[in-house]
Amino acid sequence: MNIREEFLNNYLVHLKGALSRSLCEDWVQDYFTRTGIDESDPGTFPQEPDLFSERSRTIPMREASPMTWDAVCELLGGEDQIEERTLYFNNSFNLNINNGAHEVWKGPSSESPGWHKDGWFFRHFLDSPEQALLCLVIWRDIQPRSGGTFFAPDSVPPICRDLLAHPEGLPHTRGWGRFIHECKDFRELTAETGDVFILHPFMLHAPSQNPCGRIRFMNNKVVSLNKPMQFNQPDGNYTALEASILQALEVESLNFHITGERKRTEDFSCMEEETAA
Ligand SMILES: O=C(O)CCC(=O)C(=O)O
Repeated sequence: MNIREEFLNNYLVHLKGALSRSLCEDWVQDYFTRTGIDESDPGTFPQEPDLFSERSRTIPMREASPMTWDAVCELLGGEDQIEERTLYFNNSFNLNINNGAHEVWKGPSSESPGWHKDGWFFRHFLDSPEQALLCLVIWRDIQPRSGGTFFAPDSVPPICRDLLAHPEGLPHTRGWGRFIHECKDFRELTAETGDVFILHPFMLHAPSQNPCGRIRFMNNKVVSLNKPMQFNQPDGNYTALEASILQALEVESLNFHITGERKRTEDFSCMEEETAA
């Protein structure tokens, strides 16, 4: 199965060994050195159950992971379509230190807390360019019950329907987690060092508990388009992302026009002024 077919079948692509183990281990060890954390001594771990580590390193995606680069370009219609600032990996790790470690383990379900769709920096439309893919970069092995992100592939169609019904746009505070009750396919991410999961940008996901005693090293990288998606191409030549949305809505094409104003923060920071819908 090629990347496009995999994305259309599953609304995600699992790239195995997309980054070299040596690069991942070097960056993780650098985190321990900078912070003085001893991974064999949980007494030295940060007090917060989860946090973002400080960013001190950046590397072009093309250089760090040609496999991810090729997949992202394939799904979005080529390098020219992609916002250049979003084509880098960095070491602002999304750390799950020991979230919910002392509570009874609960696997992914509609009752799991924290289901959401990403994109706190813009107003959301069906064709929004800002969050075109959600890449989860895995810097260390993640075994079951070790903080792997929960995700629900069948959340994509209900989210597409909600966005279609709101051409005026929706705030990032929409509360898309409500659509988890229309889902049946709940998964826990497990992966090996250097894997990359490319998730559909509309996929609901949530943090999980991490009782394993090891810090979970992941980061969540946004990839943006330069221009809004187009669902009414005269030649029917859709990118995999556009095709996935048409597929989720069970239509061949769509005459979609926004009726509200596009808004975003230029630096990807959280939009403050939006109110919940
Ligand atoms: O930490 C996690 O596993 C969840 C991450 C997440 O929800 C996000 O980055 O949007």
